[in-house]
Amino acid sequence: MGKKLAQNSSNIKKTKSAIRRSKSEIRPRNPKSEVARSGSSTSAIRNSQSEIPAPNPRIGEPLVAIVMGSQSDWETMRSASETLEKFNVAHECRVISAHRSPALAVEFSSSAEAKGFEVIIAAAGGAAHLAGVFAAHTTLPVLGVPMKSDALKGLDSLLSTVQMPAGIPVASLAIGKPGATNAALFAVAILANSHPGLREKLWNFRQEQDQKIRATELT
Ligand code: AIR
Repeated sequence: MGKKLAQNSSNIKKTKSAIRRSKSEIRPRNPKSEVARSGSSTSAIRNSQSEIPAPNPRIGEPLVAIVMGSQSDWETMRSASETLEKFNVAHECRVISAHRSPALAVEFSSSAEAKGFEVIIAAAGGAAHLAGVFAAHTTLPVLGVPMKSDALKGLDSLLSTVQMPAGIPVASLAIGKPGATNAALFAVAILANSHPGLREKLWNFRQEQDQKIRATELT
């Protein structure tokens, strides 16, 4: 009995190391890592006239995809992009609508992992199904950002994003800009598990924030 248990646990260990090996074979770590990917090469390349966030040229490898239901969401979601830029995390910004371009939503979400993305940030307003549709087609973590809507101030977006049925999770952030910024910080926290340089940056960011509060004087 004891021998069998010992054998089982050694088999489990072997399997685990095989999984780790196969992962690193499939996804060799890019030596340029988190910095690899970003800075000016990242994020939204803006169409100078219409400010539509266009897809990045693939310089480096974007780790985060920021998708949003409409160009009208960009003003808010810019905060997510700018936050990732502060951490030098390469990312790609796209307009994809679960309703107006459903095939593109399926196509992009289904191929996201194979393209090297590690986190998806999905923002939409009103009947905000984008994050849920993405989560249904990938096992990557999907962070949903509910956009403020005219009719219901974003409550509709929040409920559409957060009320996922058991089995397909979406991590839902706050409505609007705070949610956009926090989605990026959450993405950095997730990436920090496998990109140690980011953990330090995140820690420094928290300390700076703390120092600012401590130094605040009311006049
Ligand atoms: N939307 C677009 N396709 C599906 C949804 N839910 C959302 C956008 C935007 C809102 O509809 O994410 O927040 C209004 O879009 P528009 O283009 O009319 O400004």
